[in-house]
Amino acid sequence: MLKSTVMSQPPLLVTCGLPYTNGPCHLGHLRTYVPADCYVRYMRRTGEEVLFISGSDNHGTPIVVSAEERGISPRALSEQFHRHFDETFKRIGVNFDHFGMTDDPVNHHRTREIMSRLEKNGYIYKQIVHQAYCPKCRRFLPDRYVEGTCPYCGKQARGDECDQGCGKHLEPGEIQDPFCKVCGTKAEFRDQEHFFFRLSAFRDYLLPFLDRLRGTSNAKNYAIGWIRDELHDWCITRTLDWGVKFPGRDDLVVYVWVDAPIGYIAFTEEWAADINKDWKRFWCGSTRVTHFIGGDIIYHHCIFWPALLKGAGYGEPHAVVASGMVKVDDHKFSKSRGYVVWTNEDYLDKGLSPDYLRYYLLAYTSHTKELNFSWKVFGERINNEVVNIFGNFVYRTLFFAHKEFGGVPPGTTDPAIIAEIEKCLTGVDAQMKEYEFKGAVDTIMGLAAFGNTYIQTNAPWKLIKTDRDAAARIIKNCIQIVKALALLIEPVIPAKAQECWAQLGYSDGVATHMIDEAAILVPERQLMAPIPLFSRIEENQIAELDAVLQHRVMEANKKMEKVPSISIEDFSKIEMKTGIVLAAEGIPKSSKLLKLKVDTGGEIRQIVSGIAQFYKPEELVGKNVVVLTNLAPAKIFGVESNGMILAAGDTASLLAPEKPVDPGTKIR
Ligand code: B3M
Ligand code: ZN
Repeated sequence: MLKSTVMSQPPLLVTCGLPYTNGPCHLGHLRTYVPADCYVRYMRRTGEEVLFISGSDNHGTPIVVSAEERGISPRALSEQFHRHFDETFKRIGVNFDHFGMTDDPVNHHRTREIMSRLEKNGYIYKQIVHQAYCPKCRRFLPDRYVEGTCPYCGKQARGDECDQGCGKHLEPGEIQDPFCKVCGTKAEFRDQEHFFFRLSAFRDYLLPFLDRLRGTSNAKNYAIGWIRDELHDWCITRTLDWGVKFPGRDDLVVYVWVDAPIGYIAFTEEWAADINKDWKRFWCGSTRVTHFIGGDIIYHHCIFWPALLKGAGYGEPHAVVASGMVKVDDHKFSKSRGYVVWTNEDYLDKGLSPDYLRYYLLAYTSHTKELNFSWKVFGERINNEVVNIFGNFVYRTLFFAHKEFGGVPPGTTDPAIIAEIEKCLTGVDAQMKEYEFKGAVDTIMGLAAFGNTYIQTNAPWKLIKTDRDAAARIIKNCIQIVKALALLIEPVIPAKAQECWAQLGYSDGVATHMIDEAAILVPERQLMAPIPLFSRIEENQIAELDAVLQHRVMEANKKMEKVPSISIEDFSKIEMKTGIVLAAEGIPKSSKLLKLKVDTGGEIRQIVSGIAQFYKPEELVGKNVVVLTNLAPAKIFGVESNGMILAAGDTASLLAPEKPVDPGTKIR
């Protein structure tokens, strides 16, 4: 019955936002990919045809900047991180059918094809923009090559995004007081011809589209709000070598946010070409494309991208599923501040089960809500839920069955137990299809908790002493629940579900079975003695994991306190000379200041110095000192001061030349 309703629909295509290839995989990424993978696994096991596609996002200025910093090509950098993401996703059990690269030829081709169609359909026009230009580096400064002030909120911003303030997308030329990110030079604005996408023409399409759009309500609601506000055309070309060349223009590439989502199509094509299938089924006409994305790129996926597809004559997205923010220890996720959890280094490489992190990410909170990661809560949730409830029930059941009956006893399952399982299946199904992954996991855990209560109250270990058949019936029911749990939990913790399945005596893959087989009887058979599926995460292990995080935050703090480095040219602006103190006296009403007369070679300067607490005037006379001589003159306590005496630390220990030199000798 399930299958026939499914057959009439177009196939489901699920995509995940493409990670940029300029840094490693972290918890923020996983918050999108793990739920997407869970959803795909689940939908497949209801009989749906599902294609699961993602890839790496190789273009854009941040990647050019990172590659330059490392002295390698953007392509080499991209390949390196592409491999990293591909491997990491496999390690965590996120299994894409294809994981492509936006810089590969198919995407270049598809992007140009779509650009040409948009041009033909009248959605692209030329316009002169005032682009930031660095006179020193002699290049235009697209996006993150330039920083300055946000024209909307006045905060420091990047060229294409007000990342510290209001979060608005900035068009080229909008940023104020721009300076070059590479060399710090004040940028100029120069006129340059660019291409624009007529996004504003899609308002009448987008409003009803958003009404139809499925997915999470955050995506839809934000997008509707933004469209009501206003819809700007987008400049879709950049002066950069790295990227997809705009058709007919060798000097321009398309903006990364054009070719990145087009990657979803290109990767589908690559997948299809490998196995001789038709990619158009997924993208043209009536389609069911579901995008899993981070909550920060809703605008791109709910407004810009559907308009692009529509303008070029492709089918429209079916659903956008946007994940909530990730915090670490109650702090905004931040690599530079150390509030980050790296998937490999901090987690998988420590030998922790990928399934524990999957469970935590799915069960912590609703998909659209904020996830506040901490190792302590991670440990608690795994121990209290996965180990104590799920693992415990499975182990007790299989242990007793093996010990008393050598395996699964004969007989059937009680209708009341089947009803409980069916109720769970219905609940999970509704929640999975609403992208309520936490609700679905909670429902599955509810069945495990039910099992625990059932076995506890019926106490087959007591019953068996008086009524062996009754004990067999109880344990048969428990085994049926274990089977249901293994089938249901597979999308959440696939590796552990497989172990559980094998312990039930099945030799095939749990993922090859439909979810609704949960109510089909487990036949009488012999079983091996069970092994506990899970082990507790010990407190000292949590403490060690947490220490890594705390250490990283501390190191980041230290780094932040560091003053920025300066060039030798900057240093050459400073003039320091040796001097000799000729006279010193206190300043009325000041306990801290002294007025000094210092010979700095051919001139005698008056200098006010805050060293009265550490030196008596008389002991200063005749001392050798070092003077900052080109400090702009100032009046301190009404006394003219011409320079600064250098002193070290909290006790103002005066600096002096180690070997005798004449007053006025330059410090170099
Ligand atoms: N590469 C990463 C981000 O902004 C970006 C996603 C592209 S999805 C087409 O989250
Ligand atoms: Zn510059």
